[in-house]
Amino acid sequence: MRPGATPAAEFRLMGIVNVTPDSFSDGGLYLDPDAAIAHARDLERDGAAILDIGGESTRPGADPVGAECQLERVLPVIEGLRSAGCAAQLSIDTSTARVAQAALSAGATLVNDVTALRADPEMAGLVADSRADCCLMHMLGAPRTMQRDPHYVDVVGEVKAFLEARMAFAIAAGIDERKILLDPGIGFGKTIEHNLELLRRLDELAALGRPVVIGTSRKSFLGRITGREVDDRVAGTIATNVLAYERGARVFRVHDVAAVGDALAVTAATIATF
Ligand code: HH2
Repeated sequence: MRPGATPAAEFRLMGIVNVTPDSFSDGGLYLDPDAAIAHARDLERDGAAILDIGGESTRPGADPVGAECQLERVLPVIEGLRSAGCAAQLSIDTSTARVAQAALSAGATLVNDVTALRADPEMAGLVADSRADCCLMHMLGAPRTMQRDPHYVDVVGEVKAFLEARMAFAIAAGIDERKILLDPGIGFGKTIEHNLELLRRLDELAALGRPVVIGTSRKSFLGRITGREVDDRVAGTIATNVLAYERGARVFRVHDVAAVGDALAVTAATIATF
C-alpha cells in the first residue's frame, strides 16, 4: 500500500510471480530467482497481500512441466522471500502435490490449483493436513487443448455446479471450508462470450459463500476487445476487476498490482458511501 492511502480491507490483491520462460505476458522476465524476488517485493510494496508464485505456464497450448523443474524454479523464490522478511501471504500456483508440499514446507500457505484438486490424487490430503488455504478454479479440459471450441449450455450454471462439487470434494477430504477460495477460471476453456457472461453474473458465484478470486489480468479476451497487445491491457484489466468487485469478487489476481489496487480502492470507497 502506498504511504497515505486509506486501507481497503475488503479486497485482496494477488500479485502474479511467474518463474517461467513461457508465460503469456511475462515469460522469461523472472526466471532468474533474484529477478523474481525483486519483482515480488515490488508487487508487495505496491499492495499485494498475496504473491502467487508459479513455475508452470497454463496459457492455452502450454505443455505440462515436471515437478523437478517447477521446484527448481519456485523454491529459491519462496525461500528468498521468506528469508527477506516478506510479509505477504505466499501462494504456490501448481497442480502437483510434490511441488505444493515443498512450497508449503518453505513457507507458502496457499495452494492455487487450477485443476481444483483433480490432477493429483495426493493434493487434497496434502492441503487438508497442512491446513493451507486453497483456491479451487474451474477449467474445461486441459491447457494444451482447452481453447479448441469450448462449449456450455449455461456457462455460469455449469461453472457454479462444478465449484460446488469441488468444494464438497475438498471438504470431504478434510479441508476446512473456511480455507477455500473459488475462481471461475477466466480464459480456461472459455470463449470471449463465456468470459464476459461469467463476469456479468459473478454474483451467482459469490452466492456460494466463499471468497471469489478473479484472474482477468492481460488475458487475450481483453486484447480481442481492445485490439491491444499483451503489455498494453492494463485499462481492460482494470475495467474487468472493478466490475468483478462490484459483482462480489474479493481476491484479484493481477500483474499490475498498483494500478488495479488504486482502481479497486476508489471503487470500494465509492460503494461504501452509498
Ligand atoms: N490464470 C493463470 C494462471 N493461474 N490461477 C487462478 N486461480 N486464476 C487464474 O485466472 C489464473 C491462475 C494464467 O495467467 P498467468 O499466470 O499470467 O499466465 P501463464 O499461465 O502463462 O503463466
